[in-house]
Amino acid sequence: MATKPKSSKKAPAKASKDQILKYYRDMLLIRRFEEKAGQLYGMGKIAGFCHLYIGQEAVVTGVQACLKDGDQVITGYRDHGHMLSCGMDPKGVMAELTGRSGGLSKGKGGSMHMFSKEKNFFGGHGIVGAQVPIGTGLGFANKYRGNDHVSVAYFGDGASNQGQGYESFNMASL
Ligand SMILES: Cc1ncc(C[n+]2csc(CCOP(=O)(O)OP(=O)(O)O)c2C)c(N)n1
Repeated sequence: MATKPKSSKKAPAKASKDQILKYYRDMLLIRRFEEKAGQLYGMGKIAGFCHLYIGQEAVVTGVQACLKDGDQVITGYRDHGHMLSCGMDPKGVMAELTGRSGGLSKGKGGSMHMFSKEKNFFGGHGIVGAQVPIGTGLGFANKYRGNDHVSVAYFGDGASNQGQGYESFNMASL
């Protein structure tokens, strides 16, 4: 007689009230920041591209909550929310969007090109899918160094047919 499968129901994740409030504030910061960026873009104060992260706040906040100091993050061009979530200075991000020398890339990178060595944020990439092999390289560096860090590479469904993504998955599985 077949044995009854064990329940796959997992215990609910535990988070304190303070942690949950922090996640809410983190999400709200992204939402309000992006609303303002969208407004400034409409007013012609932001040059070039400006891809907003509105509606995806919970994705980055939830993943970030699982990371530890020293883990790396990399994403595509829809990156403002990721930078805020990594703890990069919102004023530095906004200054970059508006092309100021006080911006995180001295006003020369714009919306899609900001990085932070300190926060282990590796960009900010305008080429769809390009972040996947770089993220794989970051993961390989962790393995090579024997640390227990993880590298998180975000990509959208539009990037999922890029050959370099499949090359990366192959190499990672090897
Ligand atoms: C290699 C490459 N091809 C095409 C483009 C033009 N392009 C910019 S955004 C985009 C759609 C990407 O969709 P997805 O990865 O799902 O991200 P989303 O905008 O939905 O967050 C494309 C094709 C590009 N930037 N890079």
